[in-house]
Amino acid sequence: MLSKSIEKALNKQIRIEAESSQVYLAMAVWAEVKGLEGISNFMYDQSDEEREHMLKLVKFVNERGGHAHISELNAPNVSFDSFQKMFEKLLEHEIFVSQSINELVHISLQEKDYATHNFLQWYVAEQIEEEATARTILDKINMIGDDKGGLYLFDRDIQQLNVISSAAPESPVA
Ligand code: OFO
Repeated sequence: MLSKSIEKALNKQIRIEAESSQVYLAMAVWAEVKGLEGISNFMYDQSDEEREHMLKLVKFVNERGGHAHISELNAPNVSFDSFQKMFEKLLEHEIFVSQSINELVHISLQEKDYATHNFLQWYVAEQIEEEATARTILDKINMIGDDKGGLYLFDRDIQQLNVISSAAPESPVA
């Protein structure tokens, strides 16, 4: 059974994951309109993943006797000055999510809720991976700068990254 404070903290995270999904959906749409299909597909996939993260939390809260809260969401940014700026936002956002997960882990330990603590380990690992991917992409984009040809090649490159990440083994937490 979840304590009220853990339930509240998990519900806050549900909202953050739902907002993350919207953040990446908006990036996907922007990239698609700009004609960069690879980047757009990458963002659509990211958006789907975030929705999965949200759903895992929803199920966990309900299974543990809580009530998952489906709330209103903040509107995401829908346009960006450049692809570089967009990927900077992506990394910033993932760092913010990691901090939020860390805070949740901290609360679960304080409350001696080891089931929640155990459940959150998947998110800890996922955030390490997502931050690393965002950093790798940003390093590449920073090298390319404003070079259109470079961006065109990168758009093809990122599709490979998609294939690799979607081939990664699924988590044991369903
Ligand atoms: Fe990338 O945020 Fe979910 O966990």
